[in-house]
Amino acid sequence: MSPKLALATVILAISLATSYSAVPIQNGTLAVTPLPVRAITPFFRVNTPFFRAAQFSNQRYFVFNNRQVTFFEAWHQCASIGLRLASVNSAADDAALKLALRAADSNEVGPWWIAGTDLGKTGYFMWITTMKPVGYRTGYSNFAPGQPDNANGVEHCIEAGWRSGTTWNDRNCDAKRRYVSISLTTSHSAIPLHNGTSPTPKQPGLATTLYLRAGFHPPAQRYYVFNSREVDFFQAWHLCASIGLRLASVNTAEDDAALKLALRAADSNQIGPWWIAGTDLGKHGHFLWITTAKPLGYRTGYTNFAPGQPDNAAGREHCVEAGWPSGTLWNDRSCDVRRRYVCEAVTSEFC
Ligand SMILES: [Ca+2]
Ligand SMILES: [Ca+2]
Repeated sequence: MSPKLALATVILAISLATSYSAVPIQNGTLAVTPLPVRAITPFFRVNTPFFRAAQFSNQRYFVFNNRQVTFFEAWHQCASIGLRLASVNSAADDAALKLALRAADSNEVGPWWIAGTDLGKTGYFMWITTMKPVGYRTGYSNFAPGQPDNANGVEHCIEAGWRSGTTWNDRNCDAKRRYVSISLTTSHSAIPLHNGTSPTPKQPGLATTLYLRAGFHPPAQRYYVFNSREVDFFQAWHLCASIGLRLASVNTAEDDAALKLALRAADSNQIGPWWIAGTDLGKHGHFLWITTAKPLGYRTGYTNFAPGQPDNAAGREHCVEAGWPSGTLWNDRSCDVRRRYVCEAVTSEFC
């Protein structure tokens, strides 16, 4: 790559990241400070951009060799600097990843966290960043022979570079690893609503309530309330994604009002709390929506925690339920607790 091209590449990376974070809200103002974007900073020991192949041509791999963190810490750290934990969707992706790793300090070897996890449904791996199955559209996966093996029943996150090369292994999410991130794109997470019609949830026997989401122009999200099953947080996350929806976020008072209506319209005999998408896994006290990796209150400052919450009771409450102790108030709760849950449909990653 020539110096000019390299410079243009860096500028493009910065402009992409900047344009992502500076999306105007509906009244045309920038009301909330965007996340800091530091695509090129000294504390990245190695920061080697490579264009990915084919349809996601504006994504690159960034190798973080100087930190060893848990899977969720990696997820959180990527989000905090305007990147996202990496996915690998094709042999071309893998080739680009190999180049990026080779360009990194050769004395520091993996494994590195990438974004795959089967939290929510063991054996069914999804990218935590896109809520798409591993191999989505391509069928590509790169597990080492004999993997994933869910050794001791505790391996639910994917590391690349296990034993050698870039082959994948499922590993305990709490293991400390280096990690690989990619730059954000707008093409990944949005779920089309097909010209304004609502997607039809395919799972039978679930109560669903459809509401236009207020506060976004055009109205971009709706709430679906699933009252008939009680599941843990990651099961809820997985179940919403499996029907083309995502675990709900609540970003404004208008959202909360719509959520209240949706809950009221659901079976009134079945009460909450319900899982919504907030979690502080990765950095305690710093809650993100797991579906967008944006902070609670992003662009709006809105939160709805009950008085005294979040309290991280017993040091193990890292997921957000709505409807505790009453209404739609939020509480942090152990992610393993079984709750009903609320999904939403989205048309835009920015919502
Ligand atoms: Ca394994
Ligand atoms: Ca709590």
